[in-house]
Amino acid sequence: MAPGTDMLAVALGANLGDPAAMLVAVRPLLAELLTPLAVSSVVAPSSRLRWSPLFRTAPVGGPPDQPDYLNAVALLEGVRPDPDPLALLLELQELERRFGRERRERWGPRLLDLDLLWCGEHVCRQGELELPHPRLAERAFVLAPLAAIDPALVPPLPDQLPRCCGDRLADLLTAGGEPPPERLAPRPGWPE
Ligand code: A4P
Ligand code: MG
Repeated sequence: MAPGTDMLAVALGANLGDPAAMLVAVRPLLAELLTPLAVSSVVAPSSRLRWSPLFRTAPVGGPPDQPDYLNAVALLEGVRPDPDPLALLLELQELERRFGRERRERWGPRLLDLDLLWCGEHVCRQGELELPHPRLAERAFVLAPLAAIDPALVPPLPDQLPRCCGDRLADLLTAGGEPPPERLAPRPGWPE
């Protein structure tokens, strides 16, 4: 199993406006933000960034009757040993703002949500930044995109037994908490 300790992962979500257009528009800007965080080596930093397919997912929590989400994950391999996760979170929030995100209610509908899932082996339990993301292993809308990149990927969750995304996702779906995320076909601006 591939351990995620030299990786970072960002979850993308949107369920207002035109979520597909939103995620396609933010993708190159997110790539610009993330690729400098990879070590330079013979491998070009841009080839260290992997994108999941888009998934259509049923809303989890929040107000009733909110629209379905589109979700995806960006995974950067070969992360520098010294990334500053708080600085990255602030840049992600700045991107959300540039794309019109307003914070109203927890788990409420949103134009764009960018969550830092993990950042190398950083562990942080402050309100403004929790790493690894505390709900990452409970959510099919996060695990399905991760497993589509690599089902053998093991998210670095220090307080849990190491388990790969594919197994975690299978367990969640068997337990029946969330309907299975629907994998969407590639489209212009979102190749696989
Ligand atoms: N924050 C702390 N740690 C992090 C982190 N690792 N990454 C703080 C990003 N933000 C982090 O976030 C609230 C606060 O969390 C921020 O001030 C930040 O400093 P928010 O984006 O304003 O609110 P939120 O996303 O509603 O809250 P939260 O707790 O991050 O929500 P979740 O758990 O991420 O769930 N259903 C589907 N199908 N698809 C989704 O994408 N997303 C959510 C949000 C609920 N249901 C969903 C989806
Ligand atoms: Mg968020």
